[in-house]
Amino acid sequence: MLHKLRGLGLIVRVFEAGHDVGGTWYWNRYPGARCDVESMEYSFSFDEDLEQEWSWTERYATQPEILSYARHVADRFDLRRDISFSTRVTSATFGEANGTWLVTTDKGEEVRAQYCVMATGCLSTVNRPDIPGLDGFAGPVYQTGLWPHEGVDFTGKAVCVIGTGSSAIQSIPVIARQAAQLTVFQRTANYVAPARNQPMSEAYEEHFKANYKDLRRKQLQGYFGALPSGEPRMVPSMSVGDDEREAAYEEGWERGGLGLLGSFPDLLFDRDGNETLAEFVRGKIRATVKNPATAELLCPDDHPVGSKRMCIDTGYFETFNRDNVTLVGLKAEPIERISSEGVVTAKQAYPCDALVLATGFDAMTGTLAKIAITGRGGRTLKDEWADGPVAYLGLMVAGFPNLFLVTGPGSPSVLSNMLVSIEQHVDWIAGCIEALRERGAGVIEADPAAQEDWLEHGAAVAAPTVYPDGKSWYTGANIAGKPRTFMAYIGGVPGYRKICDAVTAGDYAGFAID
Ligand code: N01
Repeated sequence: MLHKLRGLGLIVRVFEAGHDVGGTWYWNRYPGARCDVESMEYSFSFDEDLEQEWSWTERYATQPEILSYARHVADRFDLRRDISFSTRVTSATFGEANGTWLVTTDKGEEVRAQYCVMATGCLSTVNRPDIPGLDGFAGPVYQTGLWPHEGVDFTGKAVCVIGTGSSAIQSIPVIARQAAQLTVFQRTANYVAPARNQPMSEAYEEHFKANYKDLRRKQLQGYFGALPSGEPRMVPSMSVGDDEREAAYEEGWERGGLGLLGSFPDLLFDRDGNETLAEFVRGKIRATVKNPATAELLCPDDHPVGSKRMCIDTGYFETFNRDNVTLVGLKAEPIERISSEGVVTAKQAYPCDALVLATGFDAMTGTLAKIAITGRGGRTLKDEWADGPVAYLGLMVAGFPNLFLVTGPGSPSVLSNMLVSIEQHVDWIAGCIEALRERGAGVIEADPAAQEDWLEHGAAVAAPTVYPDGKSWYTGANIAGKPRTFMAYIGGVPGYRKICDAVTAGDYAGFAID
């Protein structure tokens, strides 16, 4: 965004809470952290030289490698000189008299700007669980999303991990290899497919670099903004025989990655079809985990595949065959409190030296809620979103002129390859600002009726899918008191882009420009 807006000749200031660039990949330094979108596809497309000069070393990049990439991009485009690091924005207030935003920071700075872009991330405010006694634990408490920069050595330690989402599923196998004893507290079992990570092959990288343009175009045609893995079968899952269906899942399992969910086009719609994939994954868990009771506990049975974010792993289920690892099912024995010595459930105490909270995020809205954002008539964004977030195209909110959201609620965001969605929003916002300047307009604002229509459309698209069935951060269900709405746009990357392009071509239909 900074690079693009500079290119338009604007004066730009960026405020960043971290000490460096990287966002997600700056904060999430837990052991085993890596992206589950393939590295060649999880990269910027806006500069051909950048595409050609950077080399990824593995199929799925590690957190340190992605952070190096972010630093490289910052240096290459000389971004740092306009970024104030270690600075949190505390408020942003729209001045109706002059049509500008007044932004204040925790460093006491006040900045006035015509446009304000909230590039605050979808998963950037951690969820610290409200468990009695947590603050009284005698040992260190680590949160996966706020991991210490110097790393943590668990050698010889007894460690308790609370949570079994993506962050836990990546970190548990690594912690288990180091710790003396690891106890995992699982509330909801998850569907997990193998990552099948591997070193980047020279031939694959060369093929990609020689064909970037074409491959990027194909990425944009994919529902998730990623290339299809294998040959998708374009028939409904229940229209084929059991053997053919099983063979399709087996192929997806062998290829590895999130593509398993795309084995048939209707797995996110047809609950019977979805259940066949669920049973396939359960079969894999039972075949991997030696202790039958532990295997059953690890088998998800209360939500369809994909309704909570599917995870990919490297040796997660195998970890439960280790002698130093214990799984505790919280449905049978809920956590009652944390004592100074460890975790206490309804059945027993689990003493430990260190506690790891892999308990996720206040997703999509949590970070914006922490900033006092005030629009027209003194209305705050927090109040506007009290019953759930509303935003036209996930880009702008009625009553908040010239305030743009990058991957905001109501856009594909977390249901897509984030880099693809971020770039699309950045391009759209830059194009919009350019158009405003060309016509000498002062403000652009979402029309409340268009915003309402978009909200209704989003809900209508989500309704027939399995997504709303899971108690997930997608719906706000992981945060007590948070309104339940499905916060991302399910229409897919290609459909959403088409709509945004049509809005632009229709002279910013659904927006008022003054
Ligand atoms: O968080 P989560 P995450 N007591 O919310 C449990 C992306 N990501 O950080 O399911 C006990 O998924 C909670 O239980 P339940 C990705 O989009 C990507 O792992 O609510 N348990 C759950 O098991 C992902 O989806 C990558 O019943 C409690 C866990 O904590 C998103 O970030 C890697 C609890 C939280 O799981 C978030 O993932 C990592 C409590 N009080 C993350 N509170 C890659 O690209 C919560 N839990 C690879």
